[in-house]
Amino acid sequence: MHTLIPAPLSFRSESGQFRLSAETSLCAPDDLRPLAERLAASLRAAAGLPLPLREKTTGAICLALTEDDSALGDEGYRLEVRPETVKLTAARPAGLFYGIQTLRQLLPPDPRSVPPAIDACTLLDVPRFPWRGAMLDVARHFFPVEAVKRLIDQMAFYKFNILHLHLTDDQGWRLEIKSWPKLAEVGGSSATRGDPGGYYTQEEYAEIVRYAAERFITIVPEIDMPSHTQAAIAACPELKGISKYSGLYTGTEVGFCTLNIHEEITYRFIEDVFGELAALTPGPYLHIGGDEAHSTPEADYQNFIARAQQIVRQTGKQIIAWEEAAKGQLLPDTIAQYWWQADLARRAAASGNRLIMSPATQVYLDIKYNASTPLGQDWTQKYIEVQDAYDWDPAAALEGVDAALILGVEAPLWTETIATPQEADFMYFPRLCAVAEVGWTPQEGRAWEDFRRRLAAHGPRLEALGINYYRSPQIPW
Ligand code: TNX
Repeated sequence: MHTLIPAPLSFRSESGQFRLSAETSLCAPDDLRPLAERLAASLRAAAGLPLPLREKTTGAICLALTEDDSALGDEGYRLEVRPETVKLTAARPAGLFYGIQTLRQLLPPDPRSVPPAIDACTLLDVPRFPWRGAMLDVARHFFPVEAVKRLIDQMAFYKFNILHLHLTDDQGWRLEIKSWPKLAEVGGSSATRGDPGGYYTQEEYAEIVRYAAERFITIVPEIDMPSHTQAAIAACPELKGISKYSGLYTGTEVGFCTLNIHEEITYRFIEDVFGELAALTPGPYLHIGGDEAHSTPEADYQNFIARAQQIVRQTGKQIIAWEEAAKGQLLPDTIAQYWWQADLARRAAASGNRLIMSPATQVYLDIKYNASTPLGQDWTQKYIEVQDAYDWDPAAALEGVDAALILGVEAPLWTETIATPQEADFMYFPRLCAVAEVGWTPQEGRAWEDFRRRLAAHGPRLEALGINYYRSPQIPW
């Protein structure tokens, strides 16, 4: 029985083992060289062996792209582990990348303690959903580039393909905008509890995007509007934003401020900010927020969302917004992100808009595991143990919504109470492993009892990756 997470679409044990040694090589056609080099590097680290890239095919792990295997889609792969060779094939590079993650998980957690070997097997593996995401709120607390890269590595190991960065909020503005320099200089200086602020220069943001892309992860940047904008309002008084507070904000209330819907400068601001953001972001999506606009009158909110979509759509990117945006008219290709108000998410679906599923009762990873979790929040009035994050179906969670509109799943980590990568680890893991399987594995291929067993086997892997995970009593570690 394998211990892969996420569980593959299909897996068959075969007889024998492929033993790795100092003689084992990797083989790949020339046109795959740069990718093969990177995959080789991650396998070398996992196997503790030199694994040189060579032409020969026996005693080797061979990578190949095939043109005529339509079952594989953009992200699927086939893996055949036999005593003499390992064959990994995919239709697209992303599939090879995921196959390599599987190989890493088939190797022992610490290859230095045993001669590394992989039990022979045959896999066909294709993800259920195209959207397998995590979100990090870098606005309530700032996380430097190195911390984001570390999260990207953790996500890649579990076959995630989307990292949504919540870049702005009341407590901080985290991206340099050259046409509005005070946003980052002033708005970036604060954080929740008066903790240190910070922001990404455009070069640093581009570096995150590049690092993620090498791991087949798309960065989805969010600039939250019209509320959650205190940092911008405080940094740029010319915006004439409306707020209960003046100056930078370090508390944790929500919905107390709004951009000024009736000032033209607001729309120049949006054009400038999203223009620069689009130019920095090769991925197809920009997130405009839209949540908890409690200080924006309803009619104003609807007008704002309509106009903001028009402006952002000009960049050529596809728009994502939290479910509240469905109070107004969504553009046909706007994607709604469901988190709390099912009626609004249903409204979006009823008008044919696609949905990302982030139900706060299942995958808000800032919610406590139980009453004694030292970090996190409990406003949902329901704790989220590992089983809660695992035992649900994104396609069935909103009754009456056509499953074809469900793009996939995304697990947010809001960081009002979370300030360091170690604290983030503790809230993400092991629940992020559960979310990985919710997003990748077909519903009929998932079962909690089997997942518990496999997750227990990941304890040493999480430790080897230096992840500070929660030792849930639900898991037989
Ligand atoms: C709700 S989710 C929020 C965030 C908070 C989070 C805390 C959403 C779109 N808004 O502003 O950080 O709850 O759990």
